[in-house]
Amino acid sequence: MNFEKICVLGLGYIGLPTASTFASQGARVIGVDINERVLRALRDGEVHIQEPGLRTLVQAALGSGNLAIAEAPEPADAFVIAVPTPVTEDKLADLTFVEGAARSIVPHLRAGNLVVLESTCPPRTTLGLLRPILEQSGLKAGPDFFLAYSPERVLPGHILRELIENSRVIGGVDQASSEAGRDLYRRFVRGDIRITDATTAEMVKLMENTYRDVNIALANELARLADRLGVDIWQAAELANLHPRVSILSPGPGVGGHCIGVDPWFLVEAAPELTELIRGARKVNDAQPEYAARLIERAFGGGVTGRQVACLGLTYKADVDDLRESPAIEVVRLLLARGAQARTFDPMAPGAAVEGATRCETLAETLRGAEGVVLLVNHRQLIELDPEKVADLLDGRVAVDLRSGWDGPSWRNAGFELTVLGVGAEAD
Ligand code: SAJ
Repeated sequence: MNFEKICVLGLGYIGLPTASTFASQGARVIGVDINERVLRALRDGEVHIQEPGLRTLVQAALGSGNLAIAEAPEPADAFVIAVPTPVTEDKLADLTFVEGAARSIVPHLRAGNLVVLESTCPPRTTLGLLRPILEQSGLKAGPDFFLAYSPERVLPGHILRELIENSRVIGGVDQASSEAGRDLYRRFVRGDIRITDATTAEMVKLMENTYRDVNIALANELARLADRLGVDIWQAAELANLHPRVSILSPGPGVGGHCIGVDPWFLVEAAPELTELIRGARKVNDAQPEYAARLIERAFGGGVTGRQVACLGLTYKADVDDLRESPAIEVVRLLLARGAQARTFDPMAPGAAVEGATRCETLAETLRGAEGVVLLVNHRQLIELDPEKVADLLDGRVAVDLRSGWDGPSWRNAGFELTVLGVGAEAD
């Protein structure tokens, strides 16, 4: 099947790269967004998302005329929905954007069209929510139009490459829909394309991110134990991982980003009585910033009230500029709540600020005169810091490493009292 004209709804982290990649492969693409700011930026040739290579790709797509930007959908051969699905305060999926996008497609839906949902959703959203809305057009999913769910699986920072190279799962409401979905993504996907049903495809995505969340929670819990027992979790994990079927992940200040800490809730919502482990893992990871803050207090001899603390890194993980749900920010907030005088610096997100903390422009400004320094995010630039130079600027000698990014012996040689998350004091 040939889908020449594609309408992509939602021009965020997934929708914009997907729309531009389709356009770069020769499809005629209409990129739709309801956010004025996004539309204005794109129409001016600007890109509102930081992602390596994206700006060039979008500008080329716009320049070629293959990508047009619009505030509402128009008739097309295929519609791809890539809108956000946040969780509410009560940890329930907020599907307002999916519903809105689906409704906006209804007037344009024609027999033979394909609709694909990419947004991460609770199981059965495609069948239970999307299908009835689209069928308000008078057409039936399956006999009249194709309908499928296909999760995105790309890693922020590597989106453009992974979009093309990763394998993809497509779950149709029937076999013909799955095959239509496969034909659409074949335009650019070089990885394997595997076909299944819609609800399985939804589950697959949630299982992937839940697997990750539960395993990070295990690493965090083991780090707390190691701390208590005088063991070095980093060394212990490395040794355990020599086992061919074991792969313990890295502990840290918690889980951030817009996926891993959110998606497991969609499974809990589907059956709270069956998901004790998943909920428990969420609890462990959500409590990790608090654990990190207590570790920092301990490093400062029992309290941080009135102490000058240099906080390095604010993003949700290393080498990205993304601040969404960042545990590093949460740790800074907890230190402020305990009366610390926090200064922050993030080389990847220089504009990032935490209310109540002093945002610094340079590393030197952050360190000068502080009593202690905390590594919150293992950005390459931060782990390569020379402890001798840090010692020259810092007043105190407290150093806390929440990521095991620093070389212990060189920091101790430079005179620091180094505390590392997951390394029991007795192991020093
Ligand atoms: N983290 C740890 N320890 C680890 C690994 C990660 O504490 O060993 C923390 C990170 O610091 C970060 C959070 O977990 O705060 C999540 O980071 P991540 O790199 O695991 O995941 P994301 O959110 O950047 O991207 C993920 C990817 N999923 C998987 O790796 C299974 C990506 O493939 C998905 O497409 C994306 O979520 C998504 O959209 O769901």
